[in-house]
Amino acid sequence: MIKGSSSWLKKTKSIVLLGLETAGKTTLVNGWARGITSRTTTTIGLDIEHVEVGNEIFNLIDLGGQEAFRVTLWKTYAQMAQAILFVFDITDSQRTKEAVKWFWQVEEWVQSGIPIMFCANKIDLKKEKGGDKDAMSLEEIIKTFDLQRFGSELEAEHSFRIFETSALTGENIDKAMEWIFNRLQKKTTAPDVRKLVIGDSTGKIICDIAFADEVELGNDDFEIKNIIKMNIDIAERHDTIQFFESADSVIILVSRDKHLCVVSAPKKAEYNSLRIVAETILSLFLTQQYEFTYEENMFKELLLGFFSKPTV
Ligand SMILES: Nc1nc2c(ncn2[C@@H]2O[C@H](COP(=O)(O)OP(=O)(O)O)[C@@H](O)[C@H]2O)c(=O)[nH]1
Ligand SMILES: [Mg+2]
Repeated sequence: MIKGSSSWLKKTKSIVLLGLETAGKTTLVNGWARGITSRTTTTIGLDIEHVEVGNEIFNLIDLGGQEAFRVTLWKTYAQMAQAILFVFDITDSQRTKEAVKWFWQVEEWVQSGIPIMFCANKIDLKKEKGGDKDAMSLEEIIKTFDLQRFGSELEAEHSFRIFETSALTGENIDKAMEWIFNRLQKKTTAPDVRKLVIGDSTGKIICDIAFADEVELGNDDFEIKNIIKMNIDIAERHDTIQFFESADSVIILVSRDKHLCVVSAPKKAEYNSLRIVAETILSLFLTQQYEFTYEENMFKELLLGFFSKPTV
């Protein structure tokens, strides 16, 4: 089942909420959007929720667990994010260590320049607010998570801010969301992809899609097939990312788990966005393979919907 899941890919702006299970991500988004959300799908599986509010897409990801392909997908989301919102339950002393570990893992994945917001959530449970829980103070959180780094060596890398919130009562949620929206970069991330081919390390072509007509494609098909042929040995042994340039195109090869994804675009395409596209599509493909939900025509339809130029 992939129907409906194209909308998250299509969006140019994506806010990714990450945190351990029960940190309060779903409550936060629901409460903030106050009924204007439309929960599209969770169809790519893996407990990732997609919530659409106006023109923004919120991807809610429960961190934890270690299956390699899950982590790969989280990484992809983090790399596509225009803003990161990390939600932490200040009363969850048992899993603080785990949360710290994931927080810094996410920071490593995120592209530089992307704002990161830390929600110290569930402040309504603090004793001074009438709650009955042992909760971490702001100072303790900053110290435990080593958040001072954002004021020193990471200062140029990300705008960072910590908010003490209650997703339940709504305290500080508007302020926090205002901060993140004010920092959203207004840029388009989708490059002009011309052709995409997915193959495996036996040389078998599994998926082959052209997003442009023959004239525009030029030699892309020939070049891509060649690149695959030359790299099946490497893909068999380890994961790789490679970059090629031909007379009028740039081509990116990404291989993972004995599969290769090769994407071509016009020469002016931005390398980094093209790489992210290739990685995202390969992640999506592999996830569907593992879950036995891959179906060639639906996969093609999904990607065609995303990359094809509107017909005039
Ligand atoms: N007291 C309190 N409970 C909260 C808060 N945010 C979430 N919760 C509760 O924590 C539980 C998990 O919340 P949920 O949003 O599903 O967490 P998620 O797994 O991160 O999406 C639910 O019972 C929520 O009602 C908060 O700020 N204060
Ligand atoms: Mg949730």
